[in-house]
Amino acid sequence: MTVQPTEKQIVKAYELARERYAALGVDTDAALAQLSQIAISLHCWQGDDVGGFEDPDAELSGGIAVTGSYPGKARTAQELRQDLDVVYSLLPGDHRLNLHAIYLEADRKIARNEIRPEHFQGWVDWAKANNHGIDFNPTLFSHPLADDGFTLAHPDPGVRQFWIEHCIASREIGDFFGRELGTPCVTNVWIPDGYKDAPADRLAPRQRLMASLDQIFAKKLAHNLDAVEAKLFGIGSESYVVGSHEFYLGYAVSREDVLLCLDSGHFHPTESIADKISSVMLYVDELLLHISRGVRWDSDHVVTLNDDALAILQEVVRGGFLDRVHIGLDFFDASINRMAAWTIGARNVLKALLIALLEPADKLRELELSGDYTARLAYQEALKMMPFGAVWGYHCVQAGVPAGLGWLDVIKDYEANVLARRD
Ligand code: RNT
Ligand code: ZN
Repeated sequence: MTVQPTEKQIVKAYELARERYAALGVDTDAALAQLSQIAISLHCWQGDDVGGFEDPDAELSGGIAVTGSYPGKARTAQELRQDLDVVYSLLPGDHRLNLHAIYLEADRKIARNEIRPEHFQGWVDWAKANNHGIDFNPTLFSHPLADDGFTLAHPDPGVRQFWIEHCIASREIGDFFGRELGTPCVTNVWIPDGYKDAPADRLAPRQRLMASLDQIFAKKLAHNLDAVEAKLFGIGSESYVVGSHEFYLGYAVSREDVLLCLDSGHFHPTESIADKISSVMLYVDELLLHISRGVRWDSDHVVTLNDDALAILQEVVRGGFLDRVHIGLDFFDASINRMAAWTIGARNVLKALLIALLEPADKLRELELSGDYTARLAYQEALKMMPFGAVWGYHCVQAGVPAGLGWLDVIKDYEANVLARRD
């Protein structure tokens, strides 16, 4: 068992912290009230290494990879939901679930272009009972018709058509989630299309992708929001990716009602999406974030509370974008307990949001505008020593979830009693 602070200690620490922040002009109670309203979307695929339930022998493809063989991964939708229930119980607030199409439930194998809302009824019932919104993704990988590395930009019109139908079916399922749950579903299209080596023609695949997307998004749906996700490279598409940042930025800006998705692992390793947010928000109505942590490449490590994560959430808060930005997670680590991976990553995103909400934003702007960059830097560094941990602890206690490492005891317990029996 881990050593826990008592509730009395947490409340006392919070009272002191509240005074310290008040002296800076920051209202901690208001920050916590705001934080309580933010739902982040947990990605279902951390729970089973992006396997899904379409086919028990499916192999992950599309230039993404999961490493590790930690025991106890979820083998059925029921197991995945049971694991998720535990994870949600360790997070302050009500949060969403981000599903992929391969997480359908059916008693026979359903072709990707024939998936229907009924195959996701189990998820909807569960989401209703537990107050989760759902987001969705068509799955354009781990499939024979994606094996040559092309889907919506495929030169063969028949293959393209298959994937267009899959995406249209997925949007209808997104609309079903949105309608049933009373909160719009963000359906995000990511495709792996690209070339390992230098292409002879960079233009034609992009023209094909553009035409496919226009067909997919032709019908307006009241409860579904569409998003498109760019990337720089994947395994096997090192030299050229059809859906690059410029491609999708242009697409989202030029089409009505298409959200842009920025994944923090999808750029050059030293390039941060934090700096992109204030630019793209001038041109697109809404943004989807896939918060991930790349280590040397798009490795999809668990999000830690590092400068990158902080900078991203600071930009969302500073810009006043909380109601136009959908915050999702996207990492998959099979080398540690998968539920701990979710919990650590999700709690870190919430902590980063809290730190951002506790900023004396007006003060920092005032220093900047007056040209006092010395004081700006001094303040920024001083803020790193502020007692935000005490505010977080109080927030957790208020929400009835473990403040410190108590969540780890819950997961270790579950591992011993449930996960250990799975293999
Ligand atoms: C892949 C993209 C994409 C996937 C999920 C599983 O590089 O980040 O979002 O991680 O669709
Ligand atoms: Zn992503």
